[in-house]
Amino acid sequence: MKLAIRMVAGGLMATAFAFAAGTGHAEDKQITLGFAQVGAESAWRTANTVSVKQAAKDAGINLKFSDAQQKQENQIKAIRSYIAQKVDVIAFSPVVESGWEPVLQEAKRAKIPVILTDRNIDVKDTSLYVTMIGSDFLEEGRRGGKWLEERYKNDAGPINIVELQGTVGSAPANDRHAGLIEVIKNDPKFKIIASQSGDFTLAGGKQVMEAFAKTYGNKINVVYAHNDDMALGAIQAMEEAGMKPGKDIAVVSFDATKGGFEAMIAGKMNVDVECSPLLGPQLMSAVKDVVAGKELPKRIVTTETVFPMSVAAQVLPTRKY
Ligand code: GZL
Repeated sequence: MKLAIRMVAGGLMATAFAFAAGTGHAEDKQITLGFAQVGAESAWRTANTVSVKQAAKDAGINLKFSDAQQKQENQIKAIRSYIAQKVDVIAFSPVVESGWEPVLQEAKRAKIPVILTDRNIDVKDTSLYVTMIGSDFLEEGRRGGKWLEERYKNDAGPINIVELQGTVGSAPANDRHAGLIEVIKNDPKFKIIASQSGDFTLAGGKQVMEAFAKTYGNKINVVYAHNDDMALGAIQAMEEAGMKPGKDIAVVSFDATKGGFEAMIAGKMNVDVECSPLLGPQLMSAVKDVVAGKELPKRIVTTETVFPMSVAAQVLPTRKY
């Protein structure tokens, strides 16, 4: 009998210490994370999902996962269901920047911490989320613009750019555009003659580029695509229109996926600005820190680089997505 009492007392003590840490989560209880993913629109997204699922397994975290098919209402529904299930932490990649306050206030009232990954949100009250883990899309856009500046430094112009934008209202689309403008706005030889969303998909990129090729033909000097999937679709459209992507028309893209490297090796894409989807490990470490009651920086930026066509063949074997 005495042993049983001691064991119960020991257990209570351990729980008490855990609660003392202010996390309300007993140290030995498995953490449950609810993750609301954007969708499966691109190779980048697929790699991101693989990274999150594998990292949860490696971390011993119980993962509840949902795919919103790129619809905000589906992400909001998923977050509400995680609140109802009383998960320990909620994480998501916001498909667009606005419209999140109501559901995040519900999570706050339920005392469930929220972590943003990949894309940011535009909210006044930043206490609605603990931290945002992901790329600096504005810097990515600047990198694309700087590559164009260097490529055309001895060219008087005009340099006509057609832009394939990502999902309307999404942080990567807004900022990859804004970063480009920051760089080229003071150089009048660069002109964005057309800009339209291909929604980050291959089919969308192809469809938009078919229309641009018909309207502008050989007036186009540059295709600036917000991700590899749209760039690959645009390359197909250009070739079907008898154009030579990577030669007559420079192709600037983002993500640095395997498909992008293969296009650069084939001489059809000129530069790929890296945007890493491998956020799973950082996310799981942040989840554990939040549950343990540790302080986290409001912003955790992933380190990235730029891959010009000239290095693609030697770098591809080292790539993980
Ligand atoms: C960027 C990510 C974007 C990728 C696209 O972090 O949100 O969404 O650039 C993906 O490939 O669809």
